[in-house]
Amino acid sequence: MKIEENGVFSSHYKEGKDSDGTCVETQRNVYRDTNAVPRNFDSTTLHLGLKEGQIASRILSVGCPGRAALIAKALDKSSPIFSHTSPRGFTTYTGTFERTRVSIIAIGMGMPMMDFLVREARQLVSKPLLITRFGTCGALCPDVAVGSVVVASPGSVSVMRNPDAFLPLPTSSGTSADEINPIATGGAPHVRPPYLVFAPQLADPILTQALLGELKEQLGSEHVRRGMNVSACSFYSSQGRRDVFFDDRNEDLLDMLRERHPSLASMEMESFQLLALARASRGSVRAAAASIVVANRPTGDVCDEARLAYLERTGGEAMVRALVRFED
Ligand code: R1P
Repeated sequence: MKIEENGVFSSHYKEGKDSDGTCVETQRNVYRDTNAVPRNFDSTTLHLGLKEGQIASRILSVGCPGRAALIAKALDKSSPIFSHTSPRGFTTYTGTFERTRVSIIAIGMGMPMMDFLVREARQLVSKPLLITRFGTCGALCPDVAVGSVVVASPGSVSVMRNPDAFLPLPTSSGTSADEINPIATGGAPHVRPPYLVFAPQLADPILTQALLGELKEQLGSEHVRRGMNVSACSFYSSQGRRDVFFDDRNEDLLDMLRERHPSLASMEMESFQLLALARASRGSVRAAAASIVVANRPTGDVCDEARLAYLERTGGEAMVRALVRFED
């Protein structure tokens, strides 16, 4: 087993393997306590790949690494910029903006990735955290223009595919879904909607106001609006996209969501998780979110590349400015 000179394994997956390819010993060390947040041998967290000092208490999260790199160009040139991509695909830039420390982190896609970010950041920073998200989204009503930005005010609901609804209905003789999973179905097979909608998680109202102010200042108030967001558990079925290869039962999904939440403006995949974790953080995380509208689902309009790049750069800088100027 390869050990670096200072006794630290350079990588728990690759160099940490024995000649026969096993990594039993390294895994045992990473998971010293299987019920806690795991750390690598160099004290970095298992997924973000960061240790204390490499991440700021003010964090802007985005989806793709290209957006993070574009926004990171706005960081002060006079201070060092730390950058790192973890083996799990989290890309971090930590530097200063207007002389205040800030991190811009690309997390990839979906709610579990947001969970990794918030929980590992919380482990690494002793101060209260401010975390915002600047993503892309689809608009759910015709009057939300592509190339505009929706700030998730008041917050976000969530829609999740319900796998139990796709199990066979109970029969008088055969195995039923309720026999398989009586807790999940609550013993009521007829009440198994294919999609579950979760109640709104509210954004921090003051941080949200700060985002609105900076985005309107930089982009023009006619290009920035408020609206309820919905985070879906997938890009396809739970966002109402049709796919002949799968039984999805989602033909009425977007209409159902709009009926339940008439102020719904945007649909993406991460904001709900951020807001829900902030709410669960016992006051130690404040969060808010905004998204660039890249497509309008009812009209079929799509944002052009140049406008998207402009919004990522200029809107992203406005998001960073709101973070560093925020007085917590
Ligand atoms: C889907 O294409 C991805 O784009 C949106 C969705 O939330 C999902 O992550 O956001 P990002 O552009 O920030 O990744």
